[in-house]
Amino acid sequence: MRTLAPVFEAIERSALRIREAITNEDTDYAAQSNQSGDIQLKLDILSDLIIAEEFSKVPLIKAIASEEKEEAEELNASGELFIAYDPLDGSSLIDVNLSVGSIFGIYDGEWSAQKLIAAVYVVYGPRTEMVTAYHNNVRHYIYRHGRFKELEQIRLQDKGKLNAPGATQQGWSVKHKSLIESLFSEGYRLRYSGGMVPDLHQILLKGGGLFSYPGTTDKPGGKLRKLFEVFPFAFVYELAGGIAIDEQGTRILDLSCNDPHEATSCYLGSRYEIEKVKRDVCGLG
Ligand code: AFP
Repeated sequence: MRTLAPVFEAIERSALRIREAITNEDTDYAAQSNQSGDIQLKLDILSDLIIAEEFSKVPLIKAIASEEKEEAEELNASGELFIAYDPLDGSSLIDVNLSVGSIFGIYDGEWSAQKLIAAVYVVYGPRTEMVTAYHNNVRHYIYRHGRFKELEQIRLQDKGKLNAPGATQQGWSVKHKSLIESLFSEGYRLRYSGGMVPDLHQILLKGGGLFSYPGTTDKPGGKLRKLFEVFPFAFVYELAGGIAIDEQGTRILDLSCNDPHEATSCYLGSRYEIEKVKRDVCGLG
């Protein structure tokens, strides 16, 4: 029976090295951009190197694909796992001391949502926390006294209280704007930092709600990348009892992915909120 323990251990080692870098390294921009056109921080590049180095020690890993690199890279010809990751998501928030994260999708043999077998994310905030979704469990860890200590399992309620609406409102569709305003009129609280990892983590830990990043007038296909960001979080949310769809109402994990850097609109949340998205935005049911 194959175990992913060596992969999770490599992620833990990476997390501690990245946490150190966030604390001690400067937040200057490098003189380059990534495939998605984001100007890279030196920390983006350093975090990417750290993860690639730690993954290169795991024979089970055949290939890796990073949001910070144009192409996937083969590590071990005899490996089985394909790991896609965003090494330092939300890095532009570091210079204002807000929480950021690393996101990992662990795919079995090919870059496809249907082959996703595990997802992991790390939150670098007041505390360093890790969440793993694997074998029908969403496990939550906190780094304390030199180790990642397991806390309670994470479970979404059917209805929450938090609303995390992404993207520039000026670019929202009329239907999306109406949905967001309707949730606020029901008493939902605005919880949006601009960091996907802490924003989605907060909804998971606070029982539920809705995270949305729709297609907009300037980015009709959405901003968040399927392979590195949306597929892994959709996997976590579904395992925690939630739902993840795009603005057509298609299940995120049923989507195809033709290019490693392809983006999608996305709605991730509790059942009540997603059913509301399906009615108000997708025109379903
Ligand atoms: P950066 O990595 O450029 O900071 O972008 C973070 C992010 O990719 C994701 O973490 C957020 O959910 C999203 O962008 C925020 O985008 P908006 O600022 O357009 O809402």
